[in-house]
Amino acid sequence: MADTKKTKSNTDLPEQGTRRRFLGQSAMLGLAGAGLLAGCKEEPAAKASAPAASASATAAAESTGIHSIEVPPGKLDDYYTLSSGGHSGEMRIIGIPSGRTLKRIPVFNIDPMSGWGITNESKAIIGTHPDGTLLYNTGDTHHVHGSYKDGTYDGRWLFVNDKIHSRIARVRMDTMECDKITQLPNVMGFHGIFPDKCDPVDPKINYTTRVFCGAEFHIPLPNDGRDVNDPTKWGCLFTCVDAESMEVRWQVRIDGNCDLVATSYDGKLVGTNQYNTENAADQAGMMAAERDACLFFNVARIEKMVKDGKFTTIGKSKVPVVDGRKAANQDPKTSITCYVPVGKNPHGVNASPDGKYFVCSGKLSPTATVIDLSLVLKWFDGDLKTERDAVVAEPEIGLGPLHTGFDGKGNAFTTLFLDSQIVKWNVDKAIALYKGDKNAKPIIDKIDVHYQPGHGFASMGETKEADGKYYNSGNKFSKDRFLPVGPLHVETEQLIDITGEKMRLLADHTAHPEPHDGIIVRRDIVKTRQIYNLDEFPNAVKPENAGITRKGNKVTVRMMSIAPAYSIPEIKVKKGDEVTIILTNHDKVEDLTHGCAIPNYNICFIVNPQETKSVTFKADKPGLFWIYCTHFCHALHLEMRSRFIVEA
Ligand code: K7E
Ligand code: CUA
Ligand code: CA
Repeated sequence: MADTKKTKSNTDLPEQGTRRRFLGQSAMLGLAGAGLLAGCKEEPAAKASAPAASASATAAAESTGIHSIEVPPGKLDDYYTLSSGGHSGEMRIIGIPSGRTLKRIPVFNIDPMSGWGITNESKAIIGTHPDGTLLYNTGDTHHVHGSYKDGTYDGRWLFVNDKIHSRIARVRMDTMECDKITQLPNVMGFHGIFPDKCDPVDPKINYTTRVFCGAEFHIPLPNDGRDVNDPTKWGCLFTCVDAESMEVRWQVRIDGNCDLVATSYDGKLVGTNQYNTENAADQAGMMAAERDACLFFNVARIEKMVKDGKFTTIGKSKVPVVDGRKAANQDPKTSITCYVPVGKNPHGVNASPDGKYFVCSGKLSPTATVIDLSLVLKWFDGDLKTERDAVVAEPEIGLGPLHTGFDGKGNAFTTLFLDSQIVKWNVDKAIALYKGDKNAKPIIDKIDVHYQPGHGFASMGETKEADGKYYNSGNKFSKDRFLPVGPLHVETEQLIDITGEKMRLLADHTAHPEPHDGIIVRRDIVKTRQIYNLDEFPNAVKPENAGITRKGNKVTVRMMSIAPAYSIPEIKVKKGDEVTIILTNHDKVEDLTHGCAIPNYNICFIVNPQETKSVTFKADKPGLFWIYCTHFCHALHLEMRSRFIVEA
């Protein structure tokens, strides 16, 4: 707190103080009857392959703190932040420390720039009704996580949730494009998501093969109109998806709900924080119990049950569902679930980089609960008296704790939504205090953020390579931090230097509403391709198959683009024809993308070097329509056109 204020002019202080108090109070009032929050992303510092031309902006950081976050023209950032985009339905890539937005990846939304949701290929991934229209064109992404190998990111995939329609999407990190979307059956409010880091049984499989998904909302099972007025029959499921095939492997019926999800480094445990252990159908009911839980799943036991056929299915879904409710799991030695009591209505569960602990934040309790994973395993062996005995610390850290990041040096950094602060606390000292050492003082520092942080996350902080350089506070309110732009404010991602004992605010970066969570990945891990391979696309257009063909009223146009022209100058069809245009970009030059827009037909998409995309539509409007290139590609970009003639 003192730290940031020192950096402000004196005249800012009184106003700032007043505003902070106001925000704290209004958030508190909201809490009395409601929910809250969200988070964000960004940051970094480097290791590995920094090209000489882009010497680290933070090279001086090690001993004396990060002094400059400036990344001058021509230099590159040290980290990628891969973040969610909330109800924009997209994902984003941001360079850190500069805060420059590098890419927006359409996932559950539609994107006219790239043609996502417009081209046949993207529609096939998103899913369509029988008439070819999209199943959904909205989505709500909260949590982005990368695939792992050996406890750190392998640069292969990103996984992200859609809370609105309970879908999971996968993004290839080599192209940074979505390649799969899977609907989770019989769940609603799919929120937390986390890939596993190892197989629970075979340690040789030390990479991601599963992705776990937590569902928040209780619904009738199946949700087909039955039991809609009887909440006692509603339930929540925890879901496991195969990372490779993206098929749903299994689900667990649970008591209470799921929220966020974390996985252990040894692959044996996955946990979710539960704020509705009450199984309530209204807000007051969800806040009734003094304690809720962090629910652990024994992955190996669940998969053994599935293998042994000890499961049911729900409704039309064929996915095996095993029973993880308490009544069916009375003996720890055979139980597949362990409900560890934690503070009231927790939010957030994060794994420490040393692999030992999960930290659950209190939200309605001013505490963080530290759970020792070895003790949870001991409970599953029948050697721990109660589930609660797996708790090894519960420090009071401030008001409205939500999400925790780690520096890899034993310190945790938790967002305090109500206090509008980040608190830095030491895990070992918290454990010592809990054990009775009255001299142990876990809290090391607090810093103001502006305002009301949701997620906070550290550079490489969710891996064994946590490097303790940057921390991103994803703030839910920006108020006066940027020029006003009307009633909707931009969100703030504040970048904090966590190299030293005290935290230091480095920058305010803007974010279009509304990122929640993100990961900060060293740039040497991300290996992208710049040019596609023509033969990756089964429908690629080559000179030998280019041209126009007709079958009945179905017209197929196979066209190529080479700057600055399309290969077919005129396309003639009849009103009522169903037209498919397949376009392959034959340019091989990096960064040479072409577009394809058709006026009055609502068609717009791009083709990157050596890429093929297609669109299908009904030629229902007679006339002349100039197909034109939307993406600046050449001095003759404006002349890059083709006549699309629809004869009446
Ligand atoms: Cu706290 Cu959806 Cu991760 Cu938002 S959730 S902050
Ligand atoms: Cu091709 Cu612009
Ligand atoms: Ca509760």
